[in-house]
This record gives sequence, C-alpha cells and structure tokens, in this order.
Amino acid sequence: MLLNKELIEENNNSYLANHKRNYEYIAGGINNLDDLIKKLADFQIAIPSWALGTGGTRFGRFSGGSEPCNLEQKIEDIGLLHALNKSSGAISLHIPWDIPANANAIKKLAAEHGLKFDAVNSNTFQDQPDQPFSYKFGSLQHVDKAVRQQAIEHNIEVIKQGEALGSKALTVWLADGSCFPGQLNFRKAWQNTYDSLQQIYAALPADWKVFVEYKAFEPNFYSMSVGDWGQSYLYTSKLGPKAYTLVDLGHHLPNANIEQIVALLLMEGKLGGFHFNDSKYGDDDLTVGSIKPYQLFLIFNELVEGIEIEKNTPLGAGAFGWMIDASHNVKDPLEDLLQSVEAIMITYAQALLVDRKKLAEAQNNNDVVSAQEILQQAFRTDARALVAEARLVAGGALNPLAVYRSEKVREQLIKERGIKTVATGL
Ligand code: RM4
Ligand code: MN
Ligand code: MN
Repeated sequence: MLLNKELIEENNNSYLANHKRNYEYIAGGINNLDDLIKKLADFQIAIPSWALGTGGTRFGRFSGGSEPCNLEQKIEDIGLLHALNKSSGAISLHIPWDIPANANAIKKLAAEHGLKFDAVNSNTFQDQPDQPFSYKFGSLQHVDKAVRQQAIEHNIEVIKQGEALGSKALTVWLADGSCFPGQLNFRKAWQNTYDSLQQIYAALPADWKVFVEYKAFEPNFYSMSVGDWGQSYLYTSKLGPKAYTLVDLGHHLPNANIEQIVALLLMEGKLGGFHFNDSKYGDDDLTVGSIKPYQLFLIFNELVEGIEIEKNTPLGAGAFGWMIDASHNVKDPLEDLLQSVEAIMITYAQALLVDRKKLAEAQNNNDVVSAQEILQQAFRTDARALVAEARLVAGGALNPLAVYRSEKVREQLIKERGIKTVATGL
C-alpha cells in the first residue's frame, strides 16, 4: 500500500491553519530559520529491519498482526514511515535475519521508496541451523580458533551483502563475555576478540567503516568482552581509522553520563554512530524520548557542539550512522517508530536552539546558574512546529501519527498480509 502525495496533502490541509499559527509563534524568535529548517529536513534516521515486527521478551510475544514476513514487506513498511515523516530515509539490516535474495531488486525497491541502506549488522549471538560450531561460549573471543574463524567469515559475508546494497558500514555487536568468575581469561578473550576484529577490519572496502558497539551486560552477566565505551575505544583506536565506536543508549550501567561519553568520542574522532532508544533500567529498547528526554537533549547538545560547531558539518551530512534500535511488545511497531523519529527530530531542533555564544560565556565566567538556564531555555521550547514545518517542506505529513490512524494503515496491512504473520528478528 502507498500513502501518496495527494493523500498526504489532503490530510495536511486540515492541520495547516493550526500549524501556521504555531510555526509563526516560534519562528519569530529564530535568526537562522531557513538554515535550521534545512538541517532538520536533511536529517535522516535509519529504521532497523528488526523493529518492524513485535519485539517480544523472554516471557512472551504478542503480535499485533500483519507483521512484515520478508524484506520486501519491511521495506514497504519503512517506505510508509518515510512517506509520512520524510525523516526515515534509510534502513539498517540485520543478517541473517534479512538476507536479500536479489540485492539489485531490493536496492531498486528501496530506491522507489526513497530509502538508502545504512550500516549492516552481523549476528554471532545466535546459532543458525546450518552452522557447524556453536556460539554458546562466544564468537570472536572464543577459545577455539575454528569458532572464531566461523564468526569472522560471517562478518565478511555481511560486508559483502552490504556492499551489494550500497551500505558503507558494518556494525559488530558481540554478546561475547562470561557469566561466572573464572569462566574466561580476560586477557586472552580480549586478544582473541582483537585478532578476530583485525581480520574483519582487513576485509573492509576502502570507503567502509566498522562500528564496534558496546553493552554493559546481557546476555552475559559477569563480564562482556566489549562492555563499555572504554573497551570499544581501545579496540577501535588500535584497529585504525576505519574503526569507530557505536553508542546504543540502552547499553550503559544506570545513571552513566552518556553525553560526556559522546563528547569525548567526538573529540577523539571515534564516534561512528548511534542506536537510539530509551530505557528505565537496562537495554529496555523503549521508544526514544519516552523516559529520559532531558538526557537525550543533553546528548544532542553535545552532537551539535562537537559536529556542527567544531567541524562545521550538519548532523545529516552523512558522516555518521543515525539508527534506531528499539522494539517491544505493547505498541504497533510503526506507530512506535513514528514516535521515536519525532522525538529525535524535536530534540535535534531544541539542541539547535541553544545559544552557544552565551553558553560559552557563562562557562568561562563560572556562571553555573546562567549555563543551566541557557540549556533549559532550549529544552523547554516547544519545537514541534519547527519539525512539522521541515516535514511540510519535504512533502511529508504535518501530523504523521494522525494520518497513520485516520488512513487505517494497519487495518489495510492486515487485509493485505493477514493477522497471523511473523517477522524475523528477536
Ligand atoms: C543488542 C544490540 C544490537 C542489536 C541486538 C538485536 O542488544 O543492541 O545492536 O543488533 O541487540
Ligand atoms: Mn544496539
Ligand atoms: Mn541493545
């Protein structure tokens, strides 16, 4: 099913007067308005191919019906999101959950929906039916060279799949680690992981990057072989200039200062990309901005400072992998993704509103109160009309979620695909 331009325009008409009023109200106080709207319109967030079905927990999975059963349907779903918000113009594939049978046909289909392929993700955390060795005790870290070799070859295969689609990065997330003290020799595990990563690195095409994603715990609960940004940074700095650290917002110990981590990685030129989500406790994979919106704002504040101000490049210029990694049990996945993208866009807009000159002055004067006021002034600004205007300019919907509901998109998908369908993924 297609949400065509006319239909979106028709829907927009009913929201236009209200939007104009809100937009004029906020636009009046902004100097570089055109520039800001363009930055918002250019910023694209990749949708993970594994988030289009219901994300279960280990206690159960409650499917909402019409889950996409193949990559073509997943692309169709992301195409719907992108038609509505014009900010979801990329897809991040997980392999082997989503192996394209015909790369050219998939690439063509994605292009028809205005979608590009962002980083491809390897999977050495689950055993596949036809694989000779098990990852029960790790993959790239494994004590047995044959297991390591199998995991290395899988990653190289993923690079090849990604190349055929026009991806430019591989994300490696390892479940490797240990559950009990004594299970693992930390130094040997580190060395094995590093040797394996070196071989994957050597297989990267010239214009590719590898993102090494860290995670504090789960599925291993005593040690993780890439457990925090320091460990990831150690790997990526030793590997070389094509290796970068990937920050997944749900992968820290409680109360970690993620914005400081982001600032330092940017300073060292080692931030590669993001997996956006939100969490209350651990890797909860909740909707972006649903639990800790101020933290998200402080992170975007560092991104704008470290990329736009320091490097004079808009966030959406293509140098970073901006991806969502969220999925769960109780929402329609497409509605959830619309909410996540909206939260990211609003937060980016707020970060662009920070008065950086005044903030630097306050910092230099140790004026703590003013520094806090300046940040909170931007955070407390209702930036929704700016994001809506960027969508309008790009041909998207003023109110994506309302259109999704009033056009009964899910109901139509259920008619087309049926109620009992299961998407590949976790
Ligand atoms: C992990 C990690 C990875 C994701 C898998 C499915 O916790 O976040 O990025 O690919 O989950
Ligand atoms: Mn992730
Ligand atoms: Mn995760």
